[in-house]
Amino acid sequence: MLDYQKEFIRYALDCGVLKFGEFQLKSGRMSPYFFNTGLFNTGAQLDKLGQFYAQAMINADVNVDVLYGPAYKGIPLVSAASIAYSRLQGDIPFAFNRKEAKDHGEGGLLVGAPLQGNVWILDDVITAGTSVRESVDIIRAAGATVAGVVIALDRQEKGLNELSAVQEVTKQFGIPVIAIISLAEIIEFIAQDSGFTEKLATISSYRQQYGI
Ligand code: OMP
Repeated sequence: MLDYQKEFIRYALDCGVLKFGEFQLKSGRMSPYFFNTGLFNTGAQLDKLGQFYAQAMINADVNVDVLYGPAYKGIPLVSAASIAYSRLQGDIPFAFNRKEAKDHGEGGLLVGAPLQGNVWILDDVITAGTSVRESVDIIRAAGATVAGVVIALDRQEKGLNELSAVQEVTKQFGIPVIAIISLAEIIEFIAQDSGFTEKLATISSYRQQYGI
């Protein structure tokens, strides 16, 4: 695990973004942990979150022309990440979608920079990969290339077959998915702290059932 990944997990715990308990997921699965990026909800927290996204992209040496954030949660993510990326690496255009098309003014579904060249999707969490598929359709319909996806957390859960949802996205669209952290790092992190012994046991058994 890299230092910034460790720092990210500690920060997510401090901000209440990474929580332990019983949570029903979008997929219907009952999970012993939940990662809610919406709880990075102050200016300073969003600033720091953006830096983690930018760091993950720089580490992976991505070739990026435009960053795209799917509404709603992806909008602050893409804004924060592009600011952080501009400071660390160089200025970069960004765009996002509306949930409902606007029929007046400039109209349309997309806001921000035109989607062209290598577009990277910024999202929060991938469990089954539903929201990523919608973004791929939007970007391709605009005539741009989906170059990859950056997420905060890869839950490393089985999708429709024996692959994880992230592996399915990679296979189906031929694109890389970069995660700031995955479940493996969360497990490694909590395994080093005796205060998490009980949580480690429940998360490990959840991983046995749904993980890859
Ligand atoms: P998929 O679209 O099935 O990949 O599920 C990912 C979405 O589920 C995220 O965009 C969130 O809305 C939500 N989610 C989390 O935010 N954090 C989690 O730890 C788990 C989920 C989830 O419901 O699976």
